[in-house]
Amino acid sequence: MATSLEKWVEKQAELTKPDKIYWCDGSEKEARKLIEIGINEEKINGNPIFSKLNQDNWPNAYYHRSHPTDVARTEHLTFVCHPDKETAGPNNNWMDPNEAKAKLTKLSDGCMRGRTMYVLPYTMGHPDSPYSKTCIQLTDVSYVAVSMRIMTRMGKKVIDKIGNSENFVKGLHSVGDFDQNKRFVMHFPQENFVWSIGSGYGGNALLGKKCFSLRIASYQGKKEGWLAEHMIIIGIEDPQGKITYVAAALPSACGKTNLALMQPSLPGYKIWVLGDDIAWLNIGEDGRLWAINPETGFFGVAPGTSMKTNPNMIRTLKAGTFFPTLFTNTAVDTDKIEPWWEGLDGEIPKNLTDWQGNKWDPVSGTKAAHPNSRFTVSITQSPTISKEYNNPKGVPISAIIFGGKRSTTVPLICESFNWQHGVFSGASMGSETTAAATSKVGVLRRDPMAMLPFCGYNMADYFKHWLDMGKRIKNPPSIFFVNWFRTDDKGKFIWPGFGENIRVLKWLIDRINKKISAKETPIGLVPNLSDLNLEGLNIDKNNLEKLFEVDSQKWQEETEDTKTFLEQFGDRMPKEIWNELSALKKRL
Ligand code: GTP
Ligand code: SPV
Ligand code: MN
Repeated sequence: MATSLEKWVEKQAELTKPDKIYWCDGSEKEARKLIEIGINEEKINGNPIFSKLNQDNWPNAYYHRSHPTDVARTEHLTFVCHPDKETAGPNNNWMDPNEAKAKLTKLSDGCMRGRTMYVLPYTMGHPDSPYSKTCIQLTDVSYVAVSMRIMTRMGKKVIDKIGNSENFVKGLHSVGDFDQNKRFVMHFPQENFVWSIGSGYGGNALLGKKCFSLRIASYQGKKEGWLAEHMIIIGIEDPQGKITYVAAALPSACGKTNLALMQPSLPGYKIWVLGDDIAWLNIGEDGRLWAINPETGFFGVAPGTSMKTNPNMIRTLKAGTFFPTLFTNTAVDTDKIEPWWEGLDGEIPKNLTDWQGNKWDPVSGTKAAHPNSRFTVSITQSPTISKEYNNPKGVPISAIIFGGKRSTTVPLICESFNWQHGVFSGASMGSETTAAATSKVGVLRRDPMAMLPFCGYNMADYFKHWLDMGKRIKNPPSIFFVNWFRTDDKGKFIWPGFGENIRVLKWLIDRINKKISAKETPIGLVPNLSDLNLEGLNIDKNNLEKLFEVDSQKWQEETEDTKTFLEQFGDRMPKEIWNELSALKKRL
């Protein structure tokens, strides 16, 4: 007798009509075979899916060039299909689930013809964790299969665990013919089902990542009393050896991976990484907030990564274990067969192929690597992986950080007065858009808790859920707000960032340990300059003042923008959020 899982796979195959069905076991041998298939058999736009990079300098590394239109998340083609539009909220594109299925059924008919359907069994979270989830993704491209093996815990055991139950998260993915007009990422939260067609790009195609672990999981969390967040998880070790666990949310391409892998500039401090993109937050038996990372890898932005900015990531990328390392849409040094991107250490190589496969001309003014070119690498290769990484319970969180990319207005760091004020600050957060999504770059938009593209239900209900969580947590974590991206008159970043960000984290730890006081402003508590270690930094006095300035006029404009954003949600918006906005206006 076929199991429910086998029947489901069979049914999807009847629609998509692959030549072959291949059940992955998650082994190293299999990954090697899939890469071989990607090098020799499967193609995108006539090009091989993978090519081998210089194994001496980049052990076990492979290059992948995407379809030229398929380089980032496509938020306008992403839908959350609750039965009613209100549950999806104004923060999501919505389609009636039946209509969405009819549309995708049409587009998927025979979409895997001539290809192999890979069946990927995986868990998000450690299999022994009470918080982990069992999942199956179907895909028709080796790149996605290999990526999922890096990013999730993939293996045959998952199939045994599912047995004959229906209790697994389902993902159906096909690259189709990469036609943007036939590209959709559709979520069916009521059925724990994601259906994606037309894209091979990370957030659109690795369905365990944003689609399940944020959009669907955030909705599960709302129903079950936990949170799925766009957050890193780190342990900050002080010179005395005490480790404080912190979770931090910043929008896409705004510094999470760099913060998570940071090599601190202050002596005696260490940052241990547990996650760089997604955190699941549950209330533990002790009443505290505990965090696990459902993922097992980094799908990180390449440009800007160097021994100077992020040495621990360069070490991770070069570690070369039994997990392959993938580079997608970077440039390639054609002499050395090495990946290259803007910001990498050393001289610009003489002969570069750009991300589209053309010879790159340095005076052309174009970027050789796509601004959203990325690496995919196992977290287990990181020299700074936390010893708690595999703890099924996760780690207890002492502080939550929200942040954004703001050239003006928002200070370097600010502490919220309390949980409710912190939730309001997160809810009103704005950030300048980046190349991680296909829309215009550098436009200021509200991106509450860095979750605007990822909250799988009405954000008014999401804020309510955050407020309710605070009431259930014994001693809720302190909430902070950071901004590394404030610029001077010439448009240059004032704050040096990267490893120097430890100075800001040190202040945060001193605050939660009640070692120091802080200066009260209308928006929250900012550092007294004497409490911030700025030794050895060369920031002129004017700029330093700018970093901590709270300009009443600019913040009044900020509250207007926030008001416009919140009004979209009508009566559903919790009154606590409106109360906080009024209180802020009064203080200003
Ligand atoms: P996603 O993977 O899209 O969720 O992004 P992320 O938040 O992990 O962003 P990431 O750390 O990859 O940073 C994106 C860009 O911001 C990179 O080009 C970094 O070099 C740059 N960046 C990161 N941290 C800092 C910082 O402290 N200061 C400055 N100036 N730039 C930074
Ligand atoms: C992001 O865009 O926030 C990412 C990359 O982390 S993706 O997985 O593609 O969403
Ligand atoms: Mn992300």
